[in-house]
Amino acid sequence: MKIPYQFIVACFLLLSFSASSARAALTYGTTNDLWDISRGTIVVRSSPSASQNAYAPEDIFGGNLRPRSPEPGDFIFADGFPTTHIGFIEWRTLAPVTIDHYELFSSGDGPQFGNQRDFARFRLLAKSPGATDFDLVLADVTPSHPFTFLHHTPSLVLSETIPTVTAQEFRAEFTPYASNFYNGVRVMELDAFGPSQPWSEAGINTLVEFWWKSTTGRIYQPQSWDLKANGPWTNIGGTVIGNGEIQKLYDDTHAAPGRLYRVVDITPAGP
Ligand SMILES: [Ca+2]
Ligand SMILES: [Ca+2]
Repeated sequence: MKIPYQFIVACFLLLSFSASSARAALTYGTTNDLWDISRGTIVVRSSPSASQNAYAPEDIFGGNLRPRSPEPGDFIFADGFPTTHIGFIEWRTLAPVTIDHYELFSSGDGPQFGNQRDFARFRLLAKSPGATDFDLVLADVTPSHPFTFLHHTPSLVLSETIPTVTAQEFRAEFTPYASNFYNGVRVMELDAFGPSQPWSEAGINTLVEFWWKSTTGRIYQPQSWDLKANGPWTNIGGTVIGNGEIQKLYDDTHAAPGRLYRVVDITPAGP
């Protein structure tokens, strides 16, 4: 592409939402769901956590138990177990709850770390009324790796409608995906919702606002470049005709967590 005039306006933005900073900045899931500790749920027992049991399993259910949890709001299962190992959490609600949907927020460390902290398999179980064992299998999922997030920013991995069930005791099982040492599964939140209860298909995401001072009569084409895709610059929307004022454009960030921006002057050369 030949561009008669090209200037790269000073609106280069490198959006680098590393996994750790994004986690620290956000609250995952909701506290309005039926499993949240704010509604009286208690964790009955769980597998050990990473870092000498430094993580609190209550953080899976809306807690934010700093300073106990090294990563606020997260739980990480103990490291170094074989991939056949099942890490589990068992919890009990204040009273029986009727659920038909769950959402699981989880994040591994990405392909550069062998997708460590991903889970290979997730099972969700419940006790039917009067049962002594977890006799109901509500979900049994083996996701792809790295996870394909339904919502990238909050690390929403699973959002599934299940047959309606009423129960008071539940169990979640996670098997590690990676075979290296740091393979303990990271879980941010596990939420449950009942029939007609809205689940979190809404939320808050950050936007990029980028701007430049335009010159009257000049024609501009805003473009972006994804770090991860490493392909060509691509146009964002159509051209913008300058009017001497500040021009602004907005782009979301959760679809592409690393992006550069530029504005190219594509005004045709004069006669
Ligand atoms: Ca919750
Ligand atoms: Ca949490």
